Amino acid sequence: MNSIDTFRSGYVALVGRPNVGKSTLMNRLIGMKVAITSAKPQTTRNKILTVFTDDEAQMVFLDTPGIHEATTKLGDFMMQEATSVLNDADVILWLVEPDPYIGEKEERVIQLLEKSLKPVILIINKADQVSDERIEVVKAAFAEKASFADAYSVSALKGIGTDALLTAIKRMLPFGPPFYEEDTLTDLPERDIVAEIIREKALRNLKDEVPHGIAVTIERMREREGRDDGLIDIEATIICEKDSHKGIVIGKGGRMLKKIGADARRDIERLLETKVFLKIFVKVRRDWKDNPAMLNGFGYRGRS
Ligand SMILES: Nc1nc2c(ncn2[C@@H]2O[C@H](COP(=O)(O)OP(=O)(O)OP(=O)(O)O)[C@@H](O)[C@H]2O)c(=O)[nH]1
Ligand SMILES: [Mg+2]
Repeated sequence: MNSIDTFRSGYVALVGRPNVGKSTLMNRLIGMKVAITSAKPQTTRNKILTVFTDDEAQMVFLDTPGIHEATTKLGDFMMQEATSVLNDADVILWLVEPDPYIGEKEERVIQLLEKSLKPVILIINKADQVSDERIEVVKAAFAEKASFADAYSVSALKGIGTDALLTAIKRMLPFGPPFYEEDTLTDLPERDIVAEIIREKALRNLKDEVPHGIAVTIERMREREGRDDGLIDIEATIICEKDSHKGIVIGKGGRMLKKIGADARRDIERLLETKVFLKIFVKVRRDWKDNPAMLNGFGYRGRS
C-alpha cells in the first residue's frame, strides 16, 4: 500500500471540566501555543481548532471550554461550544485531574460522553503532581464509573507521556485524506489570537472575579505607514462588567494596565514576528455576559 492508502485523518476533541489542562495539552500536542491557558477555571470560551500533520496522519484538534453549570448567557454559549464538538469528533480526549474522587460535576461529563457514543481516551493529566501508584488508583476509580477505549496519564505541562498519546490517537483515526493544507496550524484569525493573548494576560494578572468579566476586542491592527521595519499598531479594548472593575484593571497610576500590555506585547511580537505598538483602552459594559448583542460583538457567537 502506498501512503495515500494508509494516511489517516480525523477530528480529536479535548473535553473535561474547567482547569484540567485541555488547552495546555492541545498546545503541547501541536507543539505550539495557540490556545491561552491560566490557573483560573473557565479560561477557554470558544472552541479552538488546531491542526497537526505528519507523514502518517492529520489530526484536527478541537479544544473546548470546560464543562460546567452555566449561570449566564456567556456560560450557555460556552457549554454549546463544548458539547457541539461531541458530534464532530472521531475521538474524544477526556481529561481529568489526578484525583480518584468522582463527584456530580464529573458525572455530568460522563453522561455527555456516554450520549455521544464516540470512542473516548481517558487522560489523567498533571501526572507530574502525583505518584505512579496514585495514577493507578485514579484509573481504577474512573474505570468503575465510566467506559473508555484506552487510558493514558500525561503531564501536558512538562510534556511527559504526550508522544505516546499522540501515537495512540493516530491509530484510532479513520483512513482518509487530510482536511487541511499540511502547513495549516489553526483556523483562528491572527486578530482573534491577539485578543486572546491580551485576555490571557488579564486573567493571569488580575484577581478574584474581575478577569471572569473581561472581554477583549481589537479595534485596529495595521502596519504603520512610512516605516520599513514592519511595526504594527494595535488598538484593543478591555471590556469589563463593573465600574469598580475598570479601576482595578487600570490599577494605581495605570500600573496594572501597563503590566497587562507589556506581557501581551511580548507574546504578540513573538506571534507576528515584528515590533508592535499596543494601545489598550478600558470600557465598562454592564451585564454584557447576559446581553446577546454584546456577546455577539465580543466574538461569542455560534460558529459552524
Ligand atoms: N502541574 C501541572 N499543571 C498543569 C498541567 N497541565 C495544565 N496545568 C495547569 O493547569 C491550569 C489550567 O490549564 P488550562 O490548560 O488552562 O486548563 P483548561 O482545561 O484548558 O481550562 P479551561 O479552559 O478553563 O476549561 C494551568 O495553570 C496549567 O498550567 C500538568 O500537566 N501539570
Ligand atoms: Mg482551556
